[in-house]
Amino acid sequence: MIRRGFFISLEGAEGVGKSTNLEFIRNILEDNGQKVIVTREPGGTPLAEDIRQLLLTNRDEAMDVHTETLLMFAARAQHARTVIEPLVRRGDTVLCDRFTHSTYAYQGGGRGVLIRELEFLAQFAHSNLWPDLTIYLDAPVDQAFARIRDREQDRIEQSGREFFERVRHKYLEMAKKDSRISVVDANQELSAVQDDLRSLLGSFLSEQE
Ligand code: T5A
Repeated sequence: MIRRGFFISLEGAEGVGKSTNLEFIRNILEDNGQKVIVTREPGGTPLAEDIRQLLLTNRDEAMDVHTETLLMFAARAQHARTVIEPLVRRGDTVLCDRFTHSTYAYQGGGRGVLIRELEFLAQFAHSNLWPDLTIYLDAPVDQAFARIRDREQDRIEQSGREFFERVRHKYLEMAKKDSRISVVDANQELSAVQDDLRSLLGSFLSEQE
Protein backbone atom coordinates (compact mmCIF):
# COMPACT_ATOMS: atom_id res chain seq x y z
CA MET A 1 0.00 0.00 0.00
CA ILE A 2 1.30 3.51 -0.80
CA ARG A 3 1.53 5.43 2.49
CA ARG A 4 0.35 9.00 2.29
CA GLY A 5 1.67 11.47 4.91
CA PHE A 6 -0.50 13.80 6.95
CA PHE A 7 -1.07 17.46 6.31
CA ILE A 8 -1.61 19.35 9.58
CA SER A 9 -2.14 23.10 9.88
CA LEU A 10 -1.86 25.33 12.91
CA GLU A 11 -4.15 28.35 13.05
CA GLY A 12 -4.99 31.28 15.28
CA ALA A 13 -4.63 35.04 15.56
CA GLU A 14 -1.40 36.84 16.46
CA GLY A 15 0.03 36.06 19.87
CA VAL A 16 -1.94 32.86 20.55
CA GLY A 17 1.26 30.77 20.53
CA LYS A 18 1.57 29.15 17.09
CA SER A 19 5.34 29.69 16.78
CA THR A 20 5.81 28.67 20.42
CA ASN A 21 4.05 25.33 19.90
CA LEU A 22 5.27 24.33 16.44
CA GLU A 23 8.38 22.50 17.69
CA PHE A 24 6.37 20.85 20.48
CA ILE A 25 3.91 19.47 17.91
CA ARG A 26 6.74 18.40 15.62
CA ASN A 27 8.33 16.41 18.48
CA ILE A 28 5.09 14.58 19.25
CA LEU A 29 4.65 13.63 15.59
CA GLU A 30 8.27 12.49 15.28
CA ASP A 31 7.98 10.44 18.50
CA ASN A 32 5.09 8.70 16.74
CA GLY A 33 7.22 7.76 13.74
CA GLN A 34 6.35 10.58 11.33
CA LYS A 35 8.94 12.31 9.18
CA VAL A 36 7.91 15.93 9.70
CA ILE A 37 8.53 19.02 7.59
CA VAL A 38 7.59 22.32 9.23
CA THR A 39 6.63 25.17 6.94
CA ARG A 40 4.55 28.35 6.96
CA GLU A 41 2.19 30.63 5.08
CA PRO A 42 2.38 33.04 3.54
CA GLY A 43 5.75 31.63 2.53
CA GLY A 44 7.40 28.23 2.46
CA THR A 45 9.26 28.60 -0.87
CA PRO A 46 11.67 31.37 -1.98
CA LEU A 47 9.04 32.87 -4.30
CA ALA A 48 6.27 32.63 -1.69
CA GLU A 49 8.58 34.19 0.93
CA ASP A 50 9.05 37.17 -1.45
CA ILE A 51 5.26 37.49 -1.66
CA ARG A 52 5.14 37.35 2.18
CA GLN A 53 7.40 40.41 2.28
CA LEU A 54 5.04 42.26 -0.08
CA LEU A 55 2.10 41.33 2.13
CA LEU A 56 3.52 42.18 5.54
CA THR A 57 5.72 45.22 4.87
CA ASN A 58 4.30 48.58 5.94
CA ARG A 59 4.26 51.04 3.02
CA ASP A 60 2.67 54.38 2.12
CA GLU A 61 0.41 52.92 -0.58
CA ALA A 62 -2.60 51.15 0.99
CA MET A 63 -3.02 47.58 -0.24
CA ASP A 64 -6.43 46.89 -1.72
CA VAL A 65 -8.18 43.90 -0.15
CA HIS A 66 -8.49 42.13 -3.53
CA THR A 67 -4.75 42.50 -4.05
CA GLU A 68 -4.10 41.18 -0.53
CA THR A 69 -6.35 38.18 -1.13
CA LEU A 70 -4.82 37.32 -4.50
CA LEU A 71 -1.29 37.60 -3.12
CA MET A 72 -2.19 35.21 -0.26
CA PHE A 73 -3.47 32.69 -2.82
CA ALA A 74 -0.55 33.27 -5.23
CA ALA A 75 1.89 32.39 -2.43
CA ARG A 76 -0.28 29.42 -1.45
CA ALA A 77 -0.54 28.00 -4.98
CA GLN A 78 3.26 27.95 -5.25
CA HIS A 79 3.69 26.43 -1.77
CA ALA A 80 0.87 23.89 -1.99
CA ARG A 81 1.67 22.60 -5.47
CA THR A 82 5.47 22.57 -5.32
CA VAL A 83 6.09 21.71 -1.65
CA ILE A 84 3.13 20.46 0.41
CA GLU A 85 1.45 18.16 -2.11
CA PRO A 86 4.64 16.35 -3.27
CA LEU A 87 5.82 15.85 0.33
CA VAL A 88 2.50 14.46 1.52
CA ARG A 89 2.28 12.23 -1.54
CA ARG A 90 5.69 10.71 -0.82
CA GLY A 91 4.68 9.94 2.78
CA ASP A 92 6.06 12.87 4.79
CA THR A 93 3.98 14.76 7.30
CA VAL A 94 3.70 18.50 6.65
CA LEU A 95 3.09 20.76 9.63
CA CYS A 96 2.11 24.19 8.32
CA ASP A 97 1.86 27.43 10.30
CA ARG A 98 -1.40 28.73 8.71
CA PHE A 99 -3.20 27.67 5.51
CA THR A 100 -6.45 28.63 3.75
CA HIS A 101 -8.46 28.87 6.98
CA SER A 102 -6.33 31.96 7.70
CA THR A 103 -7.60 33.54 4.47
CA TYR A 104 -11.20 32.68 5.37
CA ALA A 105 -10.69 34.22 8.83
CA TYR A 106 -8.60 37.30 7.92
CA GLN A 107 -9.69 38.26 4.40
CA GLY A 108 -13.19 36.74 4.79
CA GLY A 109 -14.13 37.40 8.44
CA GLY A 110 -11.78 40.33 8.99
CA ARG A 111 -11.96 42.24 5.70
CA GLY A 112 -15.36 41.10 4.44
CA VAL A 113 -14.44 39.20 1.26
CA LEU A 114 -17.26 36.80 0.38
CA ILE A 115 -16.53 33.23 1.44
CA ARG A 116 -17.86 31.84 -1.86
CA GLU A 117 -15.27 33.96 -3.70
CA LEU A 118 -12.54 32.64 -1.40
CA GLU A 119 -13.75 29.08 -1.96
CA PHE A 120 -13.40 29.57 -5.70
CA LEU A 121 -9.85 30.90 -5.29
CA ALA A 122 -8.94 28.07 -2.89
CA GLN A 123 -10.06 25.48 -5.43
CA PHE A 124 -8.03 27.24 -8.13
CA ALA A 125 -4.92 27.60 -5.95
CA HIS A 126 -4.70 24.15 -4.39
CA SER A 127 -7.51 21.97 -5.83
CA ASN A 128 -8.55 19.37 -3.28
CA LEU A 129 -5.51 19.66 -1.01
CA TRP A 130 -6.80 20.40 2.51
CA PRO A 131 -5.33 19.66 5.94
CA ASP A 132 -6.26 16.33 7.52
CA LEU A 133 -6.23 18.16 10.83
CA THR A 134 -6.35 21.87 11.63
CA ILE A 135 -5.44 22.91 15.17
CA TYR A 136 -6.98 26.28 16.01
CA LEU A 137 -5.39 27.96 19.05
CA ASP A 138 -8.05 30.20 20.54
CA ALA A 139 -7.61 33.12 22.93
CA PRO A 140 -9.49 36.37 23.57
CA VAL A 141 -8.09 39.16 21.40
CA ASP A 142 -6.91 41.31 24.33
CA GLN A 143 -5.01 38.46 26.00
CA ALA A 144 -3.30 37.41 22.77
CA PHE A 145 -2.32 40.98 21.91
CA ALA A 146 -0.97 41.60 25.40
CA ARG A 147 1.62 38.88 24.71
CA ILE A 148 3.01 40.68 21.63
CA ARG A 149 2.51 44.26 22.83
CA ASP A 150 6.22 45.11 22.83
CA ARG A 151 6.88 43.79 19.33
CA GLU A 152 6.95 45.90 16.17
CA GLN A 153 3.66 45.37 14.32
CA ASP A 154 3.52 44.33 10.66
CA ARG A 155 0.96 45.69 8.17
CA ILE A 156 -1.79 43.19 9.01
CA GLU A 157 -1.24 43.40 12.77
CA GLN A 158 -2.12 47.10 12.54
CA SER A 159 -5.70 46.29 11.46
CA GLY A 160 -7.27 47.09 14.85
CA ARG A 161 -9.11 45.30 17.64
CA GLU A 162 -12.49 44.95 15.86
CA PHE A 163 -10.82 43.34 12.88
CA PHE A 164 -9.28 40.70 15.17
CA GLU A 165 -12.64 40.11 16.92
CA ARG A 166 -14.13 39.31 13.48
CA VAL A 167 -11.16 37.05 12.69
CA ARG A 168 -11.70 35.10 15.92
CA HIS A 169 -15.45 34.87 15.30
CA LYS A 170 -14.86 33.40 11.83
CA TYR A 171 -12.38 30.82 13.15
CA LEU A 172 -14.86 29.69 15.81
CA GLU A 173 -17.67 29.56 13.26
CA MET A 174 -15.57 27.38 10.92
CA ALA A 175 -14.59 25.07 13.79
CA LYS A 176 -18.27 24.50 14.64
CA LYS A 177 -19.01 23.40 11.07
CA ASP A 178 -15.90 21.35 10.24
CA SER A 179 -14.91 18.32 12.33
CA ARG A 180 -11.34 18.49 10.96
CA ILE A 181 -10.81 21.77 12.85
CA SER A 182 -10.03 21.23 16.56
CA VAL A 183 -10.11 24.14 18.99
CA VAL A 184 -7.46 24.29 21.71
CA ASP A 185 -7.83 26.85 24.51
CA ALA A 186 -4.64 28.93 24.22
CA ASN A 187 -5.61 31.19 27.10
CA GLN A 188 -4.06 28.93 29.74
CA GLU A 189 -0.57 28.25 31.06
CA LEU A 190 1.69 26.97 28.29
CA SER A 191 2.00 23.57 30.02
CA ALA A 192 -1.81 23.18 30.00
CA VAL A 193 -1.99 24.18 26.31
CA GLN A 194 0.65 21.56 25.55
CA ASP A 195 -1.18 18.88 27.56
CA ASP A 196 -4.23 19.56 25.37
CA LEU A 197 -2.12 19.44 22.20
CA ARG A 198 -0.59 16.09 23.25
CA SER A 199 -3.99 14.60 23.89
CA LEU A 200 -5.48 15.95 20.63
CA LEU A 201 -2.61 14.60 18.54
CA GLY A 202 -2.75 11.27 20.36
CA SER A 203 -6.42 10.90 19.41
CA PHE A 204 -5.79 12.01 15.83
CA LEU A 205 -2.92 9.55 15.32
CA SER A 206 -4.77 6.62 16.87
CA GLU A 207 -7.76 7.31 14.58
CA GLN A 208 -5.45 7.00 11.57
CA GLU A 209 -4.14 3.53 12.48
N1 T5A B 1 -2.47 36.12 7.03
C1 T5A B 1 -1.86 34.93 6.80
C2 T5A B 1 -3.64 36.47 6.37
O1 T5A B 1 -4.16 37.59 6.56
N2 T5A B 1 -4.19 35.59 5.49
C3 T5A B 1 -3.61 34.37 5.19
O2 T5A B 1 -4.13 33.62 4.36
C4 T5A B 1 -2.38 34.03 5.89
C5 T5A B 1 -1.72 32.72 5.60
C6 T5A B 1 1.22 36.19 9.09
C7 T5A B 1 0.21 37.31 8.97
O3 T5A B 1 -0.48 37.14 7.75
C8 T5A B 1 -1.87 37.06 7.99
C9 T5A B 1 -1.99 36.63 9.42
C10 T5A B 1 -0.81 37.29 10.07
O4 T5A B 1 -1.18 38.62 10.38
P1 T5A B 1 2.48 35.01 10.97
O5 T5A B 1 3.86 34.90 10.53
O6 T5A B 1 1.65 33.80 10.91
O7 T5A B 1 1.84 36.26 10.26
O8 T5A B 1 2.59 35.52 12.37
P2 T5A B 1 1.57 35.81 13.50
O9 T5A B 1 0.29 35.13 13.55
O10 T5A B 1 1.57 37.30 13.50
O11 T5A B 1 2.43 35.13 14.62
P3 T5A B 1 2.70 35.65 16.01
O12 T5A B 1 4.15 35.42 16.29
O13 T5A B 1 2.16 37.02 16.22
O14 T5A B 1 1.81 34.73 16.87
P4 T5A B 1 2.06 33.32 17.39
O15 T5A B 1 3.10 32.62 16.59
O16 T5A B 1 0.74 32.69 17.51
O17 T5A B 1 2.61 33.64 18.85
P5 T5A B 1 4.00 33.27 19.52
O18 T5A B 1 4.14 31.82 19.59
O19 T5A B 1 5.06 34.09 18.86
O20 T5A B 1 3.72 33.78 20.99
C11 T5A B 1 3.64 35.15 21.30
C12 T5A B 1 4.17 35.39 22.73
O21 T5A B 1 3.31 34.75 23.66
C13 T5A B 1 4.03 33.86 24.50
C14 T5A B 1 5.30 33.49 23.72
O22 T5A B 1 6.34 33.14 24.59
C15 T5A B 1 5.58 34.79 22.97
O23 T5A B 1 6.28 35.66 23.79
N3 T5A B 1 3.15 32.71 24.78
C16 T5A B 1 2.49 32.54 25.93
N4 T5A B 1 2.47 33.27 27.07
C17 T5A B 1 1.66 32.82 28.08
N5 T5A B 1 0.90 31.68 27.99
C18 T5A B 1 0.90 30.93 26.88
N6 T5A B 1 0.11 29.84 26.81
C19 T5A B 1 1.71 31.35 25.78
N7 T5A B 1 1.92 30.88 24.52
C20 T5A B 1 2.80 31.71 23.92
